[in-house]
Amino acid sequence: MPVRPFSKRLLSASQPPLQIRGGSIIGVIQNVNRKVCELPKKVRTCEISIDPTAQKEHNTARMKTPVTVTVTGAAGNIAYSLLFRIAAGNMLGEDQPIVLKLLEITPCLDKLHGVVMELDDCAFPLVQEIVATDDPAVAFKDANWCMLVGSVPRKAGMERKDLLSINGKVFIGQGKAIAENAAPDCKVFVVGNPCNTNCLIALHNATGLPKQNFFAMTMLDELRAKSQLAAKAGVPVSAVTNMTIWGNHSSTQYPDFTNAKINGKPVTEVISDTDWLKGEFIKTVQQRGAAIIQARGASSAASAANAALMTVKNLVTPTAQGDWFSVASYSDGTRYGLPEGIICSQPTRTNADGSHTIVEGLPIDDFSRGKIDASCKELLEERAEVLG
Ligand code: NAX
Repeated sequence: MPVRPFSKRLLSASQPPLQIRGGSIIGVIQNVNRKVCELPKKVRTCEISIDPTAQKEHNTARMKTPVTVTVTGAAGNIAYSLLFRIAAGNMLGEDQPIVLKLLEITPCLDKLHGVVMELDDCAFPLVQEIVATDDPAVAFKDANWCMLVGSVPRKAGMERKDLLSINGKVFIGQGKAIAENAAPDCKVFVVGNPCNTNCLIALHNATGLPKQNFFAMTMLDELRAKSQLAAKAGVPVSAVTNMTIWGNHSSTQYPDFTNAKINGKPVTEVISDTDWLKGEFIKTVQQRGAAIIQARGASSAASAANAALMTVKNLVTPTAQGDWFSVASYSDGTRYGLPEGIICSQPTRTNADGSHTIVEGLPIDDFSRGKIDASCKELLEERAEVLG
């Protein structure tokens, strides 16, 4: 049955999935609301009926207002894993319609077009519209979630401050475009490195948006830490909870084993090898990105996409009783001795009303204090380089 390419302008949540029966052809065309179908000439009669199950699912999706998710660096490696899972409903829920807006630099638009073709070919029921563009004003228009994945990678011979300066300009422009075009209550989530400081730059330029709506990714580090602890203790990774990454997403980050738990018990009660916890464990987590590049010949992409997805999922879902997750957010200088005005990874909970709270009152011993301070010092240095 020939199906001609559909126009995204025709996408509508008002039409339920249909079953088409006619002549010698009986078939179910899934997601017919997303396609314009031409029936073969030999079909003389065409009975259109509504599949009750599909109708029910469709009605649930239809009740929700579509959420606009903007992803930058959309033709890059992380996005190639991320976009398909967002579109499948793995991030915001399987009943949440989505408008996808994809931003790339002009030379990568052809590649992005290929990604959009593949998204089309998945015929994701939740995807209401896909916009691919090199114009930040178009990409961030009405965005509810701004996922800033794209950034210029560090090249051989490039100093850290050169990288900060190049990406600084990108995040100045994107911060301004978000403030001017996105939804006033949009959330901004930065993955592109150096993600904490890129996030700070975006925040400073997104005039009018609340500081608490800005986040940078340290979930990949949290998941790496949980995985290492689980392997050492010989337990499933789901047994590891309360894992905090403190500070910067860099080799100074501190995976806090002192407050983490395994099957509800302090990690230090389950893993007695303190030397390993203070040494190899921390180093493995801090250096994991480099180890993956060495082994794979390319930076982590699928696991980074998974962590990005998990972060947003954690930020929109009430956190399990007694647990928390790691994300870098604006420090107001009132907790744990963290300096004011940096984007610092901290233990975070999402409340039932969707707001976020930094977990208070965790004990910080001298060992942890030194590690946290070292990472914050690096964040202050980065801030000085970009904001003066
Ligand atoms: P790729 O180089 O594969 O893709 C980046 C994409 O961003 C490219 O397609 C590029 O054209 C695009 N881009 C560059 N400037 C842009 C701009 N101004 N507007 C829109 N798009 C732009 O990198 P990928 O592997 O996808 O990684 C993306 C970023 O994630 C990198 O900065 C990387 O360092 C960072 N990571 C952050 C992690 C974290 O935990 N926070 C972990 C994974 C990853 O290393």
